[in-house]
Amino acid sequence: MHLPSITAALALIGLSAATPVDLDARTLSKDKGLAQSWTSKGRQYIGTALTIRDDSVEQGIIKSPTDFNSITPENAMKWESTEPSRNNFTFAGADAIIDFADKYKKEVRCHTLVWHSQLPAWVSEGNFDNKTLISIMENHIKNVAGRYKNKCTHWDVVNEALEEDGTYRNSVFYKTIGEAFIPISFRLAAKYAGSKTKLYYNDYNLEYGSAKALGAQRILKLVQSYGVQIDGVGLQAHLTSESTASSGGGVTPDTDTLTRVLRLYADLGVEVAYTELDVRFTTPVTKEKLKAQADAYARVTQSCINVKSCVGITIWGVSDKYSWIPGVFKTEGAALLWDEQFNKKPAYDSMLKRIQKFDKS
Ligand code: 9MR
Repeated sequence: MHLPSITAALALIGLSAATPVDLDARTLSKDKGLAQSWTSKGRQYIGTALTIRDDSVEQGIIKSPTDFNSITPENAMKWESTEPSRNNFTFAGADAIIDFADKYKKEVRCHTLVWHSQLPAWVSEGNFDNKTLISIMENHIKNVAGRYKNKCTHWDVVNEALEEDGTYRNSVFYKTIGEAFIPISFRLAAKYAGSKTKLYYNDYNLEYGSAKALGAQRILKLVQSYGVQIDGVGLQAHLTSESTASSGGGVTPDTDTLTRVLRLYADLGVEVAYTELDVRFTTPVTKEKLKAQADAYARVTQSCINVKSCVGITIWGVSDKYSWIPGVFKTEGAALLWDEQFNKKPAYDSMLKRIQKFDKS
């Protein structure tokens, strides 16, 4: 991806640099970006996580139609942000995300309703009985999903309910209600989110096709067996391009494995998507590591291309400058498509190339 200089680009369309016209070099390029290419192949979205902040370069990349046509609020719709104390709803951050999406014509993957993390202590340590906790969930879902009725193209209704071995995580929801908390959450989301919104189960480390991936398939079948709406499974895809301290030996699987995992869910009649993609490695960055990362991004992209009901790929941020990874895994990072100085990395080009080669016929 090489952009013409502004002067060369202006010359191409018969203007000189002195011409007083506000032109963005990107819009002058005939090369389509990630989202433009993806949607031209008939798929729905390429997205990014959005935190609204004072960085005009980062926000400009998100606002542009070139690379992203969908956003996921990185934190603003989580329980601790929207209902920090019981029945006290705070929507300033979430409303700002929806306004941003309206203004810049982005879809919104809303994230997330029922999750054990970023859950205020009044819920996790409230010692509520089953009936009370269900009524608390209903009040939360009614207020949050109801407020953004039909504004969200997708909702991550239940997030990360599984342990690595495929058994249920011992969250307050599971401990108090049992596995029925999952179909109950979906039933409530279906009641309040609006008929235009697709309802997802979302989790990480499904990409390897191991016990956890089968656990997510079991959840999908469980909700379906209740006759309750569930429209998709989201694979977060927090991946690595090499074995790292945090990866437990795992490395982004080959394309066939990834494709097979997507089909575990797609074959049951629902959509699939990569919802939080990033590919980290042990820093510092080297040329070889960037190449391995680019290959991993290409495998993920190709697997989504291979499965028709894989509607989109959301990348968990724009620039390495703001990624959550170094804060959690101290020696790892550099997981996104733009480096800390907002240069596009080889992973950007490899992802774009895969999309450009995608023959939709
Ligand atoms: O990127 C998010 C980061 O800003 C928060 O501090 C963190 C807190 O848990 O959550 C991050 O996003 C997570 C997402 O909501 C769910 N899947 C894992 C993501 C990375 O931790």
